[in-house]
Amino acid sequence: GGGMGKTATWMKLHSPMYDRATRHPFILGISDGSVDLSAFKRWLAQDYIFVREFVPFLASILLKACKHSDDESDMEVLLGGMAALSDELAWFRKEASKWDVNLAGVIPQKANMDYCSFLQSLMLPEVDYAVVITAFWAIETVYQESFSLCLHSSSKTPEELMETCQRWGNTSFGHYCRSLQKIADRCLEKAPSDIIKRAEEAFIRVLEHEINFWNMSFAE
Ligand code: HMH
Repeated sequence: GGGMGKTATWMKLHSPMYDRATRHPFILGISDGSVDLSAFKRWLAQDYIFVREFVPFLASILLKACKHSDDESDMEVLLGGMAALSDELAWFRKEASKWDVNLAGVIPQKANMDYCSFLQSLMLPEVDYAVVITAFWAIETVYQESFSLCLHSSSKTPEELMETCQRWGNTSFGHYCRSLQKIADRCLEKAPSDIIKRAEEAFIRVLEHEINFWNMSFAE
């Protein structure tokens, strides 16, 4: 106990990359109102595919929590996340119809397929719980921090994008990310050094994939 957790240390240590993931031009464009709506639609369609892949990913983390976690409250936090995913997928379908985006016809782009392959590699049973919970915390936190920027009083987020920004930028999603961070830090505190190293690498990989994912919104 005491002092800074591993996750906070890594956010500081890798802050240039962390900032590129959480203050991407796509997000800055939403928050200053200059965003191209076709970029938003591209992001929406690709993210639906990604979030669908999130279901088996989170299921694999739940399984590891059952087997390896020494704290029963992990399960509650993760189950809450799983329940939220069902609502989230329904929200994507509703939002897509509002923007005339045909989700059935979406072709996953390379950055998305690469990110989904990375998730699949983390689903393997031999990947440690501490590593996957760190990756999961990072994935959720990048969205929380990015979209909460669009909710600041100084931002000029277009009204029709507010619901999207609230979905990930709201304070209760912020608390959820904090809970995930506490789980990750607790696991990392007692993890051997090779696992800690792998968790840090997973954190960096997540940031790279998130940056590439945002970049997709600008590609034609
Ligand atoms: C690419 N990262 C991406 N999509 C998401 N929906 C989240 C993170 C948060 O769930």
